[in-house]
Amino acid sequence: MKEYNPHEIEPRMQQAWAAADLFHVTEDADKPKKYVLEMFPYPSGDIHMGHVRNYSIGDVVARYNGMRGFNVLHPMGWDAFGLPAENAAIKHHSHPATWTYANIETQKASFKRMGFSYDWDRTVVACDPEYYRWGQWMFLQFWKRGLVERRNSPVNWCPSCKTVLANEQVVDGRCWRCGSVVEKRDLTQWYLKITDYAQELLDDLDQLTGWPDRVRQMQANWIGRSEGAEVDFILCDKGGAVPENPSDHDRITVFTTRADTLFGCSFFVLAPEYKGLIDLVVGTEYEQPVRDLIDATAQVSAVERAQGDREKHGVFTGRYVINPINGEKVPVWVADYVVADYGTGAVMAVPCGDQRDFEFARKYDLPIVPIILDKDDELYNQLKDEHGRVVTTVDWDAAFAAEGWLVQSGKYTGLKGGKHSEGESAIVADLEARGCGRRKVEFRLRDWLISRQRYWGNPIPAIHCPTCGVVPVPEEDLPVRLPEDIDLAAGETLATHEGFVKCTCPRCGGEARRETDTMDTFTCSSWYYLRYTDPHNDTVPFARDNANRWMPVDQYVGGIEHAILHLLYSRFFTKMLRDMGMLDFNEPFTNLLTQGMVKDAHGETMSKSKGNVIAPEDMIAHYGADAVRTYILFMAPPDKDLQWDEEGLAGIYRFLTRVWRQVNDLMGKAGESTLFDPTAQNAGKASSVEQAAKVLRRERHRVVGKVTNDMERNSFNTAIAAIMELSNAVGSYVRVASAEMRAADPELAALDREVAEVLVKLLSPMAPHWADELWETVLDNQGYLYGCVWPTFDAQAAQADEVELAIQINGKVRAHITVGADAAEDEVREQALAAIKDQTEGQTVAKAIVIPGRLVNIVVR
Ligand code: ANZ
Ligand code: ZN
Repeated sequence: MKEYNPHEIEPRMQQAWAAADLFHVTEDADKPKKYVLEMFPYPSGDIHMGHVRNYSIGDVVARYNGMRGFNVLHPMGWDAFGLPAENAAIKHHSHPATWTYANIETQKASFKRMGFSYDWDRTVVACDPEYYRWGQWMFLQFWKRGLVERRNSPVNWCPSCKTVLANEQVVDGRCWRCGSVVEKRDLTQWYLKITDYAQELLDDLDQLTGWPDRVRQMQANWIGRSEGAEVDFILCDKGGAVPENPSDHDRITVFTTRADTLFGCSFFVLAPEYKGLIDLVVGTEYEQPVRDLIDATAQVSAVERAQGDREKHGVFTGRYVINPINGEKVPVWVADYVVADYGTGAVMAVPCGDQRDFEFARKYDLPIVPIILDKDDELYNQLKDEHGRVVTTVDWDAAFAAEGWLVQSGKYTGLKGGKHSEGESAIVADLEARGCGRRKVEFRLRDWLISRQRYWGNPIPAIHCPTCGVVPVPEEDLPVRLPEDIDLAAGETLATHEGFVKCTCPRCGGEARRETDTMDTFTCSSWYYLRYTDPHNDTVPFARDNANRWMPVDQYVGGIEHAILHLLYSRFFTKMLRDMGMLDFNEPFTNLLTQGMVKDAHGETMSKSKGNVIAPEDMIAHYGADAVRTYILFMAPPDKDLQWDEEGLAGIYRFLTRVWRQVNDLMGKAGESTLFDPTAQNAGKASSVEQAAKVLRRERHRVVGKVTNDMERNSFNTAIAAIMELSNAVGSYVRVASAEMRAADPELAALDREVAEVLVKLLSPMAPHWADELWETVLDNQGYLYGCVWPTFDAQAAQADEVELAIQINGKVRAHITVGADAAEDEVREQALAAIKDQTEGQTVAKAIVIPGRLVNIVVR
């Protein structure tokens, strides 16, 4: 017998697979399709254990489905634009492409070394002009359809990456990439109007039943739909008089989810960035304090400002507004806890119901008018019939934010109050009728800011012409190529590269300047999965038929860190492309698996700075790729974190070695290495061989059933555990049955071959080199297991033919019996009663209930 030697088998097998072009996908409309995809990596250097885990999961799903008769699409590519390449180029005085393509080669070699079944012919590299030209083309189509906008607004600026960021890339006020505190700047930038799709992006989350609930919830929260109303307040003039015929100019509108609390509005707040704020105070004693607050707020980082427990700052403007519900005059303040980019940037403050307003009222000594209370509150009983205002302020510890009952609220007194309450509906209906309010839905989601002030990205195809304004680059001029002669280390950027910037206007032919912003790299990853369906098309980004045939992705595998960013943007792109008629489905990813992290033995994340990184190449060099793959799938459910334990990896290596010997033994090829143990009890005895064979036959069917079921639900760890059980049954069998005995009995010989084949097939998705080697050299088959038929099983044969049942007497287990697995109920009852005859002497059996397969319950008196 040849010993198991992954170092010899694996490279040889990988070459053979490549030579046979084994993983090449053919368009085969007769077979059902399965699109298995792992998020494409950023080519940052060599692969780490997180990659190994991500791609091992995808590879097992792909190989398994191929064996289940699907035509599998399993591609790989690189998300190759981005800042690290640029930083490396600056450091090494080279070009980002040099670093990027070198890393791609390294990663690709590692993926091949892992034995992943990718169709390399479909590779997509995002920085390849053949790919990015289609990103530019899509940008132009979106622009035509009004989905692109250039606007000036306060944006997130990362001072260390020297570029703006999308809201999604600001995590707790910090840059998602480098962790620097993000600054606000007013800049003119390019946006994609994702808010046009806010409602659909939210609604369709319901269809995504194959996604983790957590991810769906995160997206829903990010989109942040809020149902409420707009309410118009009339601004009094500087003298405090109510304008007789108020114009639009005299109106300030708020967004509120709690119109029911209008009677409790004791002040009014504008965001410091509120447009037209200075006009309200100009020339008055309030102007300077307001200006000071505006300046002070501008110094505060977005992180700090978003913190709920941060001290609130505000100043009075000297102005008043009229509360439309009761005509009351309410003072207008400016405060930093109100933000400009939500709702209207103005708030009707109700300190009795809103904690932020409450804290502000406390600090600045503004009235807290109780208008909503609990029925068992003493104050409620005192005020329950009050329609007018009796109590104007209370001395509470916190706002009453719950649902309650309205008091001191005019004709609405007595109605239930709260979000979506009857009080809220009644008040909004009346405001609507009077023309000073209307239903409104707000979203937290903001348009996607896609311009980046960096070189290594996809150039935005626009031209600035002094005569014609901003003009799209004509489609026939695509791609706008990145210039190769750029010295980033010397501080050159696209904006300083005259050769790139200088151009002629496609409209008037005059001298013009090219746009120098590049697109957020998340635009590249928003549609790469579509390009894989038609990677070489040079007339369109992908043919509609190809996309419709392969999409949606059946199983997507990737990190939870993309729960919002990449997954939301991809859903958005899919919907825009659908509306352009380029494809006919609504969602790109049917099933999503977010794999857990690989941590070190102490449960810490692996990182270079901590020095606790386990390099995949070292592990492969020691144990081989098959052991690493199988280990990483065995150690934890795929969506849970995994704690690295080299002992466990060594254990899996021993397991593969043991099954290797067992398969050889079953095939009569173990020779000296046979696992037959002549000294074992009952070794060579016909009855014990027969018993072990019976168990083995049953296990063969049971385990195939279990593994199939587990693979269908991506439960690879339990699938591997079940294969171990089958291996145990083989162990018991070959220990007592010598190779000679088994060869001499045709039934046993057939069982041997069948079990050997089953073992090899079941493990082939996880340990493909190991399996293919056994398949060919020990099982004497031609070809490879890739796409071979997955073993079937007989549920009947998987059943134990005898079962042990517990017998309870008055609820306590008193005996056990063994009965045939398909014994009739009467027969079981009879046997049970006979078994407990002695113990129930002198008592009457009132009931004997058989619970098949489990127990017999006997009641005696
Ligand atoms: C009055 C009120 C009374 C409110 C009450 C709440 C409770 P969601 O649910 O997140 O949509 N708000 C509106 N615009 C704001 C802004 N630009 N900056 C800060 N706060 C703003 O929150 C809606 C509520 O947030 C609105 O309803 C408003 O306060 C506040 F007992 O209006 B509410
Ligand atoms: Zn022009």
